[in-house]
Amino acid sequence: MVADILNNRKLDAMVITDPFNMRYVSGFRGGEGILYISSTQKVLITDSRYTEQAEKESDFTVVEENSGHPRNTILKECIEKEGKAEGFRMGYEDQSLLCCQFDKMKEALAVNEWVPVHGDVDDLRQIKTEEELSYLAKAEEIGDIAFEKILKILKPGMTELEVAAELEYQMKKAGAENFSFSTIVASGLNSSMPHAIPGEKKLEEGDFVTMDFGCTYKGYCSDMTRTVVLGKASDKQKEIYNTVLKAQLAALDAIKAGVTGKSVDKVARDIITEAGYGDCFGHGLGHSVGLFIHEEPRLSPKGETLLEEGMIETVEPGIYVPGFGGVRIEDMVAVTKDGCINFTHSPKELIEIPV
Ligand SMILES: [Mn+2]
Repeated sequence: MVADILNNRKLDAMVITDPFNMRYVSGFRGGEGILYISSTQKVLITDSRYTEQAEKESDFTVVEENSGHPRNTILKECIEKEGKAEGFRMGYEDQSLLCCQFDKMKEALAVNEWVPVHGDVDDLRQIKTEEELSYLAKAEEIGDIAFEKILKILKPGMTELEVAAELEYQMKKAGAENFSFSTIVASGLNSSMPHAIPGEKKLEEGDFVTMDFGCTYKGYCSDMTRTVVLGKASDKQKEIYNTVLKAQLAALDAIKAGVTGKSVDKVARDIITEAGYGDCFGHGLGHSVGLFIHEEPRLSPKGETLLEEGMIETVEPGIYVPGFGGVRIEDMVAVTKDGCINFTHSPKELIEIPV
């Protein structure tokens, strides 16, 4: 609750500027504007493109900002209504408020103390409600549908961009509102770059093809990765693939409420290191997902946070060998008391696409 943040940080009011936090707190999906919240006022300031939408989506008092009644004048009026002559403490989101906006607010508003709230509002989003979990599961299901379709379409000669376009088309056809991030398709030597940008490269027989994609459903993101081989896999491809798979399955087994993110990361990392590929797994094992694609807490060597029931995590170990190629396998799961519920149902045994 935002009220807890106001209390804990002894704030008279706070402004929320992160678009995902705005949505989470107010219901407004437009992403443009600012929220002002105190114990007596809940105000959503946005411009005429969004005022009608904001009134429909949010129970906040919507105030239109325009050149005659600019944002900082409206905020000034909100502060005046609090009737506090001095010592006004205002919280702000230092992780999202632009410096240029902050400078103008500091100049315009009678605030005595500006208090950065860091990730306090983001933290409210860590534990998902049943409703949020159902949207996340649905978004991931759409990814599964797109993957099933792409397996029938993949063939040598297609460019990475065409594969990405097909995945996105299939997700939209299956009900996706949007994409969680730019779809990654990396084939052959490109697959050793974890976040390669799909390009004009044509798929060739013998390529690893890594596809990392996701969509949004009712604002909630999905995220999954599968790597397949076009044609028959070589022994080395099988060795790398099966090492990543072993690490991924072991990490999935290790997830449950009460363990740290770093302990889960270690399970996967140890397996990859023992196989001799420790230097080829540079990124963390996973991240949380919600309205935004990369949320806290993370599964990484630095992940001190204890996992809790209702948190979402991706589990995505990888091995990337420059000059050879790479593999990543990623599922998205919900943490439970004794384990996790895997929202990703696509097969994970190495798939060799007939050519
Ligand atoms: Mn991911």
